[in-house]
Amino acid sequence: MINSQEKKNKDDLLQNIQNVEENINAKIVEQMNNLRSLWQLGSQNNSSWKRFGSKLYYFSQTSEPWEKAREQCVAMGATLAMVKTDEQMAFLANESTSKHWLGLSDIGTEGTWKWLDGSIPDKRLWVPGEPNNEGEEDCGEIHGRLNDIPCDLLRPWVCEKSIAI
Ligand code: 2F8
Ligand code: CA
Repeated sequence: MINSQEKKNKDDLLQNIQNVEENINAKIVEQMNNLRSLWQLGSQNNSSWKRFGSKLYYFSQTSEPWEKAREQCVAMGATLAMVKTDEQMAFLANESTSKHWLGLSDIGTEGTWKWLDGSIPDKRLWVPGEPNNEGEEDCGEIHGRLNDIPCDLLRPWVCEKSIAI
């Protein structure tokens, strides 16, 4: 016969075990995804995925409007690339021989630019004088640095996915 305090202790213990199990499962899934990404990188001689730091970047060979490009990245288990540091900007500017879509827009609220994860782009990363919304420009590209252009223009794009290594 167990009293109510003992029952509570037992329930707490079971709950803790369940939490630990869930954390371990999440880590296993994360590491399997990392392995899949690294396999993808290593097994294709002509892979368009390139590693910089803890991210892999895919440079498309075709051009699409921004929304289609965003969907293409999602279909690859990735997202349109987001640039958070000078180092990432330098890497992408060097790798992208032409202008590419990034995961940046002010579609939600005109004039409020956000990366797809909701964060605000660092002002220093824009081309001087941008964003200027010339005509109507709601989507972001990399053109050396950041520039806003109309979302329906066709551009190649850059996807990114994170790897925990
Ligand atoms: O001068 C900057 C300006 O250059 C172009 O417009 C003429 C860009 N548009 C396209 O590339 C489509 C603008 O976004 C840019 O602000
Ligand atoms: Ca512009």
